[in-house]
Amino acid sequence: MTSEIKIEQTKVGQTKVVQTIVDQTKYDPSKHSDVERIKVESDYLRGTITPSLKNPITGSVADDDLMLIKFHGIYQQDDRDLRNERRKQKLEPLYSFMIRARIPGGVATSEQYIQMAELATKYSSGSLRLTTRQAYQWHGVFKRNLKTTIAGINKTMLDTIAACGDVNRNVMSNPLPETSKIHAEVFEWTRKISEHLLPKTKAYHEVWLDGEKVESSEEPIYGQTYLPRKFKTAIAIPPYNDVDVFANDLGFIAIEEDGELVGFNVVIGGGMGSSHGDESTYPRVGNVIGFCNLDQVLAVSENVVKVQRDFGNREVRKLARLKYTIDKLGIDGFVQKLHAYQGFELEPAREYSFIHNGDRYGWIEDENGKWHLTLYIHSGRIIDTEEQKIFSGLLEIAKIHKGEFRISPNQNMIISNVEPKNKKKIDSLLKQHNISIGEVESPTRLNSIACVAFPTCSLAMAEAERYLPSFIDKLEVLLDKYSIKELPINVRMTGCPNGCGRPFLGEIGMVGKAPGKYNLYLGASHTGHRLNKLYRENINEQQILEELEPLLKDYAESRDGQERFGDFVIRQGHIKAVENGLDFHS
Ligand code: SRM
Ligand code: SF4
Repeated sequence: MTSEIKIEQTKVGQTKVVQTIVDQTKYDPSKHSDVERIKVESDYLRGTITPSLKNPITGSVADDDLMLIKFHGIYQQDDRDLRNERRKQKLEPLYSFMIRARIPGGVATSEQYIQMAELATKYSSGSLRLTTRQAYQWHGVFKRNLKTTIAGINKTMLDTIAACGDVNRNVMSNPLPETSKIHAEVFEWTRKISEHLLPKTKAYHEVWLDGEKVESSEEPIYGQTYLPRKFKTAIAIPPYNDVDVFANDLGFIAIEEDGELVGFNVVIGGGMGSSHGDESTYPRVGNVIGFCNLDQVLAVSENVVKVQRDFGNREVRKLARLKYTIDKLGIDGFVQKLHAYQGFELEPAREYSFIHNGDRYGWIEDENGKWHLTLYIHSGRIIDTEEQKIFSGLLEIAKIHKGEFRISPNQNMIISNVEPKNKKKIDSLLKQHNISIGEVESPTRLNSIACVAFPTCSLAMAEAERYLPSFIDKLEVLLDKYSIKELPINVRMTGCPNGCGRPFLGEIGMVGKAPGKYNLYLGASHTGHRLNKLYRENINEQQILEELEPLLKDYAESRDGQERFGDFVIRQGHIKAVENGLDFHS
């Protein structure tokens, strides 16, 4: 694999690759993080996963395998609600596994949905979790059931490889096809990019599907050390930015001319993750660096990955995402390398505009007369409760629905391509199971996201999914008091600053600091192109509501027409605008 590339300007102003120096991706134990060693020693992601699964002494896997199973779409977890009690009883933590299926664009057929739900009933906690990247998760799968569950997922013609790990992950795309032709084409690109960037190792088949052992594997794009860190790709179709394209390492914005998809604007360097108190880490919105036509999409995707592979930081993992590589090289420096790697230059970016980054609820009809229904699913948790039977209801719908189930990038579910004759039946099943299509919730609730956090996430510092509903109840009281309950405000809450609910793109962002305490961020745009900024630190619910009340009152009294809350707090001088990550802490 080549790595350090020197670029010279030719007389005609073109760039040219003139020298190949060292391979920076080669593992160097004196410098590189231990995860690099694990990757190198793993024989292309095999490690000791198979013996780990067979070890009956513990519910866990071996230390190095903890990292490797992520590439296979699996995280080891333990129920944090039970941790102390088990410690007191001198028991090992109650280990179980979260499995994430990689589903490009979040699209599954009814049959696939039924089988996934059956696996949830048999082997996991009896629920499915829709993620902010259009994937399904099963929580609480015990080690003894891992292989059967993964094999079951593969039987549905879906898989879990590269759902996590230092590779390109689930590729997202806008899920709601009002204009079916463009959506269908974009969805095909979602699949092609996902396929193109998939690891080629046979380890997955060997470990989980009892595939034949292959002596060596090759990774033509990634090489033996894969990427320095996770890598995420999304495609947006204007005017909707529901995929939050600017939060991705690599984004594409579909450009349509005269009803035809002609190519994509390319966006690089988005990301949300940061650490409290460490200013070398920051969220960042991606830069639009140009336009590529359809013949160039795969080359652009591959070469952004390759530049990151070769120039990303392999020493300090928290500084290893593409956004830091770009800020280290400078955007122009990065783009120059990209052009040299791919052998062509991008054209200037084309015009586009976004109107919001949320979902559109309820029924819509597409240009072919098919119907699509977006349902509100709180934090993407498909579960039966006393009030709502979402798990059973969706399963019943899947039995009569011949179209697809599409996950929205905001953790909601779209029942897609419904025949007109089935519309009524679906409505009545929803009623029977008390499932909302978003008609009773306030627009702010419908525009809220919370990450998983407690009890399964090992990195959570505060509650998110379990707490958001009661917080929104209280926020709604304030919105009602100032007669602004009908206005949508994006609220994003996470249990820590890793940013899984994209909290730094929330008009109101709450990021967990400690149990019951959050940092409050304000001022992101309603379209997902501007980050928010820290407004108050480490405050509890009462303090948050006290901080928000005067701002909401001011918004009710002084907003300019349809002005959004995020824009308003900036115009009124309540908070400074953050145009990019490097300004986030200033
Ligand atoms: Fe995430 C780690 C859940 C989307 C940034 N994320 C985790 C882990 C696996 C915790 C861990 O490492 O042990 C969480 C598992 C919790 C659980 O019990 O399920 C977790 N992330 C999620 C999901 C399920 C949140 C959700 O409520 O939907 C999302 C799954 C997406 C998927 O299908 O692939 C999820 N995570 C995101 C996003 C949003 C996005 O991609 O649009 C981000 C911010 C964007 C980004 O990557 O910059 C995100 N997750 C992280 C990070 C910080 C990465 C960084 O650059 O620093 C971590 C921690 C890490 O990687 O070390 C993390
Ligand atoms: Fe866990 Fe933090 Fe991600 Fe929430 S943001 S799921 S608490 S890692």
